[in-house]
Amino acid sequence: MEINKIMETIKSYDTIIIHRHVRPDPDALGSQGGLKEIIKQSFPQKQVYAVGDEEPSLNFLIRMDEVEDTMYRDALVIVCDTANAARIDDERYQLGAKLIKIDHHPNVDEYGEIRWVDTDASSASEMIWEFYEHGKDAGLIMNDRAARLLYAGIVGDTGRFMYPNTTKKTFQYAAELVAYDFERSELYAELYSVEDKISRLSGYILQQFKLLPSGLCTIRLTEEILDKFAVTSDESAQLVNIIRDVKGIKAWVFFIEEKDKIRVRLRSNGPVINGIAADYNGGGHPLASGATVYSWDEADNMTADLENVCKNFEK
Ligand SMILES: [Mn+2]
Repeated sequence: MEINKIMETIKSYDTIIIHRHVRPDPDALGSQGGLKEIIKQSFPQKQVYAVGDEEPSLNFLIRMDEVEDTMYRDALVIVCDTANAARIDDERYQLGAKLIKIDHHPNVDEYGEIRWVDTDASSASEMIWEFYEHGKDAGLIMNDRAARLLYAGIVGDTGRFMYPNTTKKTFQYAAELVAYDFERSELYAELYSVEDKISRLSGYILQQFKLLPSGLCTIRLTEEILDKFAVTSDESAQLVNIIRDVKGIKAWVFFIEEKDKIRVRLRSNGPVINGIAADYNGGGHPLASGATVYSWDEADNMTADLENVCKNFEK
């Protein structure tokens, strides 16, 4: 089993460097930081690092470590929550002695010598809890900081236990996690408080979205609009779910204009949309994907393709 191999491999390395995907979300940081804490707690003599660009809005979860290139020699590199190698934050993941992938996205890019991919897991953080449970008799130790990080990751990727990726297992693990000592209400406040400019942009989105007869909903955020609200493309990502509950909506797409491209965020309440994301320079989960187009004409083509998927979708 991969999970045993990962345990054995971790034991055999003195230096372990943990990566995750670019533009990290709570699950990327939660799984990365949770795993780091567990390894540090369980094997105090090992050097364990979490690397990647800081995400200022999530600094309350974890801060990143500085690692010299030379430290990768003889190091084990573990990448969490990242489907394809191109999305790994910090290309130096290639410099390590061995590479492990731990992820819950479809295994489209089989990077790494050891791969543990569980698409039934709600989140990579859920998998890290499972890793701990599996290894606790063999010496793995959980602590409050790890529990807080893993809980944040699970909450993030399940939309507070609401999305269909939430399973009985997810609730069981969450129940175990809340037994540790961390302030849950504080964590929720940090995760979900919004700046006033974001609230104002959400007002714009709720006024402007188009619900097409197919059940596809489209939103266009031009650079002009983003400038008007003083919101960046990245920041606008936190609003992607605000139209989820519109009656009759099957899937929805945000086209977000950036300098040299249009970023596409796709979500669905049923129709499988990651195939279309793959047709447009992207990919992801069946019901949550991202893509990139390079003109509004291309955006229109993608809209037409998505409409077809929605029209053909039967409950
Ligand atoms: Mn995830």
